[in-house]
Amino acid sequence: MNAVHCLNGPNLNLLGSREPEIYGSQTLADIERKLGQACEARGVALRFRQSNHEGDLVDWVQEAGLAGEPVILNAGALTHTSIALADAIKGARTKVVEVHLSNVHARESFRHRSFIAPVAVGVIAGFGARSYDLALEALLGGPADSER
Ligand code: CA2
Repeated sequence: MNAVHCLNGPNLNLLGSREPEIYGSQTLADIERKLGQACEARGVALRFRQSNHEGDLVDWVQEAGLAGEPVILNAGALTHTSIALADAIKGARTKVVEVHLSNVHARESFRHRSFIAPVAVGVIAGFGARSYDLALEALLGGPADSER
């Protein structure tokens, strides 16, 4: 494996600008920086991307699948709606961990359903930006020696 892909869906580019009580105050660039350091400590590259468009996420899941590289996926609201994304994950020959900043199960009922969860290897939700670090740990094992 050469890289870990971290894919982020609609509106996650707005992180840090509004609703800090739900999503925390870190920006997506902050999350990328921290995850990049954790990847570097483990000797893997990070391919970190965000799009507001469902098709981009489908393309990127397919790309990771073709490369056999694991995916940390925060699909945003597409989590609750996208059969296209679920089909892409099902067809991809790689592991996908679903992540959320917020605890979606403690929020509105429409956020309780995930089309991604049944085709993901696991789900991490509710730990803010740390959800991403926990997903990396789930995919690659415990923190690198330099992070302890
Ligand atoms: O908790 C998460 O990570 C979510 O994936 C975030 C999505 C939401 O639709 C999911 O149910 C749970 C929303 C991301 C929108 O983020 C914003 C951040 C700041 C201001 C506005 C939107």
